[in-house]
Amino acid sequence: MKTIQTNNQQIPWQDKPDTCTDVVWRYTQNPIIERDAIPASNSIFNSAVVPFGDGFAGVFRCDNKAVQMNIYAGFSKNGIDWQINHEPITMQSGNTNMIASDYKYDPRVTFIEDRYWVTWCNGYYGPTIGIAYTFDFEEFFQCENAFLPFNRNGVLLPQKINGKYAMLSRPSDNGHTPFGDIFISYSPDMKYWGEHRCVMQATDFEDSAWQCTKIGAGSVPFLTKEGWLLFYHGVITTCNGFRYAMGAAILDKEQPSKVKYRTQPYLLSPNESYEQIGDVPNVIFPCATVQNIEEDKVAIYYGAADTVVALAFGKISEIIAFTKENSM
Ligand code: BMA
Repeated sequence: MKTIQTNNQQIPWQDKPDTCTDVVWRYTQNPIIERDAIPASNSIFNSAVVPFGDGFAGVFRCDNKAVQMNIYAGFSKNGIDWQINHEPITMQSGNTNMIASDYKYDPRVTFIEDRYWVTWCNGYYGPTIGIAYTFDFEEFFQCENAFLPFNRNGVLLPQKINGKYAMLSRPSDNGHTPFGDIFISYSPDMKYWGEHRCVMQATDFEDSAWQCTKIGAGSVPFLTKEGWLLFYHGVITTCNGFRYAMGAAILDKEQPSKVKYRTQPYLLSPNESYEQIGDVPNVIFPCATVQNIEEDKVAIYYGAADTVVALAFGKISEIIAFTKENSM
């Protein structure tokens, strides 16, 4: 089955509470996916969701009770209540027979032209960016890794730029990486990647401390009047370790290596108990959005405390206005 992804569809939504003065607000029934949503899971978080058929499909990071990281397909009618497969995705050969993988985590899903592309952090002598495609979320075809190890947070743009596929990523190390900037790379064929350019860097502590240790692309960017709207994570190193919050950036439509605006304040930081308490405390990790451009609405999916999946909402025009007014 081939399905075309449309922009103007029903998405999960809840109006902003009267008491909320922020530009992005949380779903009151968070988390939407509990850590034990499938029998095998220790935790389900940092997962990707897209419109599919008359509902939604997704690729979910489930760590099992041996704490092995893998990705699982799932389906939903409303984008909130999910049926996640009990077995991980098995890959067939795509544009290569080299589909080795020690582990898979932090997936993103991008619809481009005629199929859904999955990118994830693939274990191949350390973390790098794995790529696969699917038409139906039943069969998946794994392609060549995009980059040399070590790399994380590979996020494809949903349209080609000047005839080439474009991917954001975050070169890293083999550990918990105390640094990190967002780069963009291009490919004519989803196999060979080059023309690597720096998009944006972690900030100076004095300028915007929540994003001063490292940053990484989060959700698949979508096109607005101002350019590509990207939700990303920023990290600060505190005396108790890393703390992950979410910001927004607007990238130039034709030249997405150019950042037009970027939030100095965060949009969402770990304030709720399910964001502060879990296997890794104080993590908000956006991986996907679904949006209705006509109705000016976006729903943001994020992993919370490396344990559960949660949902937040915003008006696209208000997020753009906030990002422009509070840009650095
Ligand atoms: C990163 C990845 C993410 C995780 C984050 C916070 O390095 O492992 O999956 O959410 O750390 O622990």
